[in-house]
Amino acid sequence: MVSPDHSGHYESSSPMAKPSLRNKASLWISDGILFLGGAFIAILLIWSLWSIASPSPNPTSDFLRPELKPREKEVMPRVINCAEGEAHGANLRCDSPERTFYDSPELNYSIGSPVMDWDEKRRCWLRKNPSFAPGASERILMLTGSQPSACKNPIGDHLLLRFFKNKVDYSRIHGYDIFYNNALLHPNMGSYWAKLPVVRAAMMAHPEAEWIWWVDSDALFTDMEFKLPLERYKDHNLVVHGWAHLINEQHSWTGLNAGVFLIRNCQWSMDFMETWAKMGPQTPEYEKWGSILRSTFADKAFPESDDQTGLAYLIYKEKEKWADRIYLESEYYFEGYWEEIVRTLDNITERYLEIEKKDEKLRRRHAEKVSEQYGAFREEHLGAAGYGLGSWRRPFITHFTGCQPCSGNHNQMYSGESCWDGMTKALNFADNQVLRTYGFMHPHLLDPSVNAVPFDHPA
Ligand SMILES: [Mn+2]
Repeated sequence: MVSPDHSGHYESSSPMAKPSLRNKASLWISDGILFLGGAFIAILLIWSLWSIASPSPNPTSDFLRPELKPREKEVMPRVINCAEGEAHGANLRCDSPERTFYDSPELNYSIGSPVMDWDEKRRCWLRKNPSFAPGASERILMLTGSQPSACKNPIGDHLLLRFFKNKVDYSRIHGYDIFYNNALLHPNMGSYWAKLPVVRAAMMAHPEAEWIWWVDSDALFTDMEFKLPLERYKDHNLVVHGWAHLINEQHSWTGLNAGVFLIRNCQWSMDFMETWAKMGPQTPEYEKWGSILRSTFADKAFPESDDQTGLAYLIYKEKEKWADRIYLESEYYFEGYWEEIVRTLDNITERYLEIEKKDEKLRRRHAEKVSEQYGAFREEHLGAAGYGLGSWRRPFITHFTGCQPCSGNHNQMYSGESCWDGMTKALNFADNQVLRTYGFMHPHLLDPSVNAVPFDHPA
């Protein structure tokens, strides 16, 4: 069922709102919390009045209110008011004592046990945990993972660690939560099917998140500043890198890539995941789906039903049911093919250096926490860079499809060397964007060593 409500918005409700179903104990507890909260606010008030009254109560107060020297003031852009900020008031120590979907005996985190009324259940949870409501309509949880056992490739686990570090870096810079899973959540859904049960479980574990963003273990962020244009996806529930004509007219199984996708945490997605998973190896229909998919997508390389061709099939064959809520993103590298990307990285490095030479505020040293500000500054210079193939913009996500860092197997189209060197290059390219905030950089993209970033005097 395509639900017209994609649960994009949540009404904010007062934490004081009196719920109808409360037992005496919970009433007492929450009233107790209210009393303690009131007492705490009173103490805060007294404390703040006292600190205003005393000229210098402790040596840290000067540290909290630094005086800007004239030169530093010049570098500060005038249009930005840093006093206005996002609210970071999520209360991690409080779960509403009232019943939510978590208290239902029917609660099930597994694929194959459909959830009903998920939009209402999520909305209800947010009403009862209102500290999570601000920002809920844009909140993203990143998911990734790998197999439960050690990698066969001797450098496989090291590569996976670096790919994961890259995702942690990106998530930290943009304030996203991230979950790495390396347990097989459904015993019969292995390899490329394994992510579906993880996404399903994460949707239920994170009712505060509007979007679940799956990023394969062999994909990495090569632009640490670029942010998903969420506004563009406001009427859609699933975003994948793909091209409608390649799926619908050329019937190509590579008309999209299922290694990176953004899925809205809503009932539509619950229903879609159930339908998608019905083509998987845990069903008696698995073989049948293998032959249906192969006869529909003639270029499919292997006989087994796979998640990517399954997704292409649903877009092509069940268009009315699903396609209007699926956004095929092709404007930028939502994920991009590593072979066409890796060779452009040196040129991109040069172009970005030229921009920084021209714009002093891009060279200003800053705290990592405010990195998004510098991404916005840089964007002013990237208008002519373009996106995707042929562009000199940093590619957003580089995907090492066909390389398999963990198993060490790789498509015979490439040599192992080009796979591993390509990964090292892309990982160091990304790492340089992170490390410079810590004062260091890799001078060469194939070399693990680092240099201190030279001190750049403001002009
Ligand atoms: Mn992949």
